[in-house]
Amino acid sequence: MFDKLFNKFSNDTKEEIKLDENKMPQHIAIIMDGNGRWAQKRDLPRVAGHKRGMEVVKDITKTASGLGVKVLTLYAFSTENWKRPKKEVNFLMDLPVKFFDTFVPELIENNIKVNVMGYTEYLPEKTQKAVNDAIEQTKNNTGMILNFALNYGSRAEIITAVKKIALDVKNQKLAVDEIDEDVISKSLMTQSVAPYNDPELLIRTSGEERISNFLLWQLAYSELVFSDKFWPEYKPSDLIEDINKYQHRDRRFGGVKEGK
Ligand code: V07
Repeated sequence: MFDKLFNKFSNDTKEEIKLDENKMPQHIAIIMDGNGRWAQKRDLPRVAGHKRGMEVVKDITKTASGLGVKVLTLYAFSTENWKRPKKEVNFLMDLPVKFFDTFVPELIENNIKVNVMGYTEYLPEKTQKAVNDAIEQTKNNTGMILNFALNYGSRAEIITAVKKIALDVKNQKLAVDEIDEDVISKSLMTQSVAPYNDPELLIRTSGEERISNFLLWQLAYSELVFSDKFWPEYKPSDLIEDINKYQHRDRRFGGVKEGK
């Protein structure tokens, strides 16, 4: 199964990478950076990069699903992205519509379920409708969860969680002493992909080495892999390469390995 999959995508690799099936990250998160720069380098408008980036989302989604990943979280639009030119924001708000018009049948074929986390109530009506339709049409799928972070920001997420916990204390549903990692984890937006709340692997494309307000709590012990590729040129073989890097990291969670 793995070999077949690999061969399917290996036409763009130089050397063959063997992934360890027993060390697959169950939850991968990706910051899909470099769309605008990819386009500008080619004298194209920035939105051409976003459009191409959406096609890459489709490819990488199918690859991750084929590899047995349980949750793929993609940072599509941050709470800061509203500062971009109005034309660009409008174009971005149309992408979920275009995405679902062309991709829902393939999501169903591949048993992939769509989830969205973020402050979606502030998105244009048509965007909300596209998102809700896709969630509805894939709700019975039992395979990988394709989790879009849309109008998401991690500090905002933490503020919302703190307010909710404070209210529970005020209403005597929760004692202050009961507040622990589990209570906080369950109050964050990633509770919608439980039990895979925390990604084991974060990938950021385009050479930037920052977290940029993405999953601040959830990334506490994640492996971070930074790829120099711009998102529109990110290939299934790049994902395999980055998972391979993850598989060669020594994960200790603050402890040490026994016998060392
Ligand atoms: C967006 C394409 C990928 C590169 C990064 C920015 C541009 C897919 C979606 C999407 C989001 C929610 C959803 C279905 C599809 C998307 C935005 C931007 C705002 F339910 N790609 N993509 N949304 N880009």
